[in-house]
Amino acid sequence: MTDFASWMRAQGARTEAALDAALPTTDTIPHTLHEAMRYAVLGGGKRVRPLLVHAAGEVTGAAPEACDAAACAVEMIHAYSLVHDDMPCMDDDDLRRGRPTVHKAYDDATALLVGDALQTQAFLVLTRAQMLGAEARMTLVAELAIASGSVGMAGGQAIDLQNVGLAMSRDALEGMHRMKTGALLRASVRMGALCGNIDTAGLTALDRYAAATGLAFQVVDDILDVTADTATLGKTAGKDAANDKPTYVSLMGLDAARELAEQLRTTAHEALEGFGPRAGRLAALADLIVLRQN
Ligand code: GRG
Repeated sequence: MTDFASWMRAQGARTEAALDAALPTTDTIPHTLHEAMRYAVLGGGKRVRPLLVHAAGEVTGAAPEACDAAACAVEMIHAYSLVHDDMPCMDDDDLRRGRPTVHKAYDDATALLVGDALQTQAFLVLTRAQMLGAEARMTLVAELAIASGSVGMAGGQAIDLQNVGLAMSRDALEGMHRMKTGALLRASVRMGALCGNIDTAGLTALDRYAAATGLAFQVVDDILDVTADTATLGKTAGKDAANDKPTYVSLMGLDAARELAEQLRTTAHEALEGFGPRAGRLAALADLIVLRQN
């Protein structure tokens, strides 16, 4: 088995190529919309969700080729959510992935349409996943729709916007994050696993891993917003406090938030115990998510 760093590089290159191929070219009319879609998706990012898809696929014996469509689809949904989240009607941010946000590089209307079109493109990619049978494609479409819609990411964003400036209980904060960021990270794991063969008990164990890792991702995001600088993050640091947003750091303090992230990492590792070495990449990704600096 190749070491984790080499695997990350290879999967990263694989995902870039697959995304490039899955997006309309800039020659396609309307040129500016397609250029902006490519700007939003191909402009960097850690590609955590595609990595989770491929790592979960390794657990269930799915070939990387079988996971490409799911990897592209989750990243397109993620990119759309960032484009819309950065708009003036939401978080109103100028910087993303170290570059001007889409509405700054283009305009608000283009940013809105970029998000809309990336969302539909994600589902199109899944319907065309040639390596998978019709039933598997339908399952993936449903997984992604539930995770990104009103009971998942979009619903979590709505709760987030409703709570600006308000105090939230830890349960309420956790519920919001499970929807806003956790649902798509969980879907990445489930969709990767569903590209291969897995039984219900296995999927339940992966769900436990994904729930812990997804929440850890958000706790670390809250920590980095306070501890990292804008250049390292590639997005504006200190936004949560500036926007008066309830976070794990504001709720429990920095040390307790760090401790919580570590506890969640342990829970994620424990959930993988039954899979043996096949789950090595997923375990390493939980480490990466908790120990990351941006
Ligand atoms: C607009 C429907 C809609 C939803 C937006 C996920 C989200 C919901 C908004 C993003 C706001 C945000 C910064 C959330 C914190 C966690 C998060 C998703 C961070 C960005 O994800 P990374 O770190 O980004 O994976 P890269 O750029 O590396 O892909």
